[in-house]
Amino acid sequence: MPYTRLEDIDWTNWQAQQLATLLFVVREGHVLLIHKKRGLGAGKINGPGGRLDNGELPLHGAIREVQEELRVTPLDVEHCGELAFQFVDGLSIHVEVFRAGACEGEPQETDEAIPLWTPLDQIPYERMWADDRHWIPLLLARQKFSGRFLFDADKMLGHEITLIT
Ligand code: 6U4
Repeated sequence: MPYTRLEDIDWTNWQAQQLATLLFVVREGHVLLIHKKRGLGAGKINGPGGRLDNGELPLHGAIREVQEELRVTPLDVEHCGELAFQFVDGLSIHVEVFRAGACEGEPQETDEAIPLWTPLDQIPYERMWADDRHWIPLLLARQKFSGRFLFDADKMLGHEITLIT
C-alpha cells in the first residue's frame, strides 16, 4: 500500500531494503561535498557515500566510498547520526552518517563524482536532497541525530528528526 504520510509507516517494524552511508569531511571552515554523476540522486549535490557491500561495516563502507568517489582517505572519522528513508514506490534506505576531521590526498574527479570544497556558510541546500537542510546543521554542530523521512521521488512528504543525547 503506498504511503502518503510519515505517520502511516510502522517504524517499529520498519526494515530498510538498502544500507548506505554518507561521510562529510569538515576541515578549515569547509565541507567536502560532491556533485553526484550517477546512481540515486544523480545531478544533486551531496556528501560522498553509497551502498554497503554484503556484510560490510558502515564505517568501512563510508571510508571505501570516499576513496572510490574522490580518491582520498578520510581521517578521524566519527559517527554522527542515522537516517531512514521510505519512498512511496517501496524503496527504503537506511543511511549511517559520518564526519571526518581531515583527509589524506587531494580530492579528484572520478566517474562517480566531482569534488566541491564548500564554505560552511555556502552549503547549496537548494541543489541537495530536501532532507539535508534539516540535519547537516546538526552534523556541523556535533549534535547526534536520528531522522525519518518519506519521499515521493525527490519530493519530501514528511520528516521527523530526534536529537540523540
Ligand atoms: P552504486 O551503484 O551501488 O555504486 P552507490 O553510489 O553505492 O551506487 P546510490 O547511487 O544508490 O549508491 O546512492 C545511495 C546514496 O544516496 C547514499 O550515499 C545515500 C544517498 N541518499 C539517498 N537518499 C538520500 C536522501 N534523501 N538524502 C541524502 N542522501 C541520500 O542526503
